[in-house]
Amino acid sequence: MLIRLEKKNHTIICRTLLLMLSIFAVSSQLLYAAKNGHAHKDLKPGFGPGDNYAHQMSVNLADYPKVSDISKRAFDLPVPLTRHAGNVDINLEAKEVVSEIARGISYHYWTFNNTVPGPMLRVKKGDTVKLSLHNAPENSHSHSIDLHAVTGPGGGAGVTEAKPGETKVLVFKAKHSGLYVYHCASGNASTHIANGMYGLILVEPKRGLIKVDKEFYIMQGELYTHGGMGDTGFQSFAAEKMIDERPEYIVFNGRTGALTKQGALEVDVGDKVRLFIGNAGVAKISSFHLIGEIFDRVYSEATTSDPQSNVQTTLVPAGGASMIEFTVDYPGNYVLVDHALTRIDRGAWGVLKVTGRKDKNLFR
Ligand SMILES: [Cu+2]
Repeated sequence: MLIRLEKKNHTIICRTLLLMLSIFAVSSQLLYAAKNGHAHKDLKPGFGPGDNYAHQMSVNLADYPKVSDISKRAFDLPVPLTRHAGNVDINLEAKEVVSEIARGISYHYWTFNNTVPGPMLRVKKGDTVKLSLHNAPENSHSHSIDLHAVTGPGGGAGVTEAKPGETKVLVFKAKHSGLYVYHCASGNASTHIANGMYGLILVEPKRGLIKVDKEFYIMQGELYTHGGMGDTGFQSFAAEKMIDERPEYIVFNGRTGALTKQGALEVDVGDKVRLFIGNAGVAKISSFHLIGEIFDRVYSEATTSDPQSNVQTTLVPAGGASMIEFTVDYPGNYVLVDHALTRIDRGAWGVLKVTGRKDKNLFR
């Protein structure tokens, strides 16, 4: 009798424990969902494009500006600074827009200032930077900015966390020279980065950088779409693919083909060229390579001292950058790639167009 009772009690205790555990598991999930908002909803199987997306995100896509070309031009960047350190004001706007990954494939991009990447920022070592981040009132989410050039909590993310319609101000001292990634860090940060909220900030050393003839601004990024590569129509963000690190598109400057045709990098034979290369990730490391060219100097991981010479391919980590310098010697079209070459099919390529005289001693 006693044994049977103990057994019964044991069973009851076990069942109670199991029940408590399942309640805990469910409440943890709910807590996660409450904290992360849409990210949890995105993970639901069957989350699809079009109206369903708008429904899930509680947004009306018609409310968002249409941007005809999301890509930041590689030649659209500030000129070298000739001034001493001082006070600098920077204004950025978090803007959610609708634009195209490729012709006929539209996407709800989240941006800084309507382009991907956002504007390249250029300051001097020792500058005191006052950065105002305005979150456009029609946006669906809070946004913020974490600049890797900042020394301080969250790189500024907490201070700048702004709800739609708010403006937040971060003041920081640019203490270390280098080329740094900035990105939105509002939860879920990887979602905000994958949707396009990233860019580069250069903190020039006091003496400046070596003088060159042309500078370009390039950032690799990934797009996780619900449909497969090449599927047309509106493509919603696919959280499950991001978690599995399976981007459908890997691109330079926001979309496929951004650095080709009118977006190509144009230089003349004899030009000294500098590339500011960043990688937003969120998952892949870039093996940056320019087919048919050797990099004279690579400032690995974008330090501003001790460059390496004669480099063929340079690694650009997710959330990192590299500075590359070379002189072009021979005319023609040179293709820049992530040398994990299957990514070319996903969009990771662009063109450096060189014009000028042919040197038969160099190449024929
Ligand atoms: Cu954001």
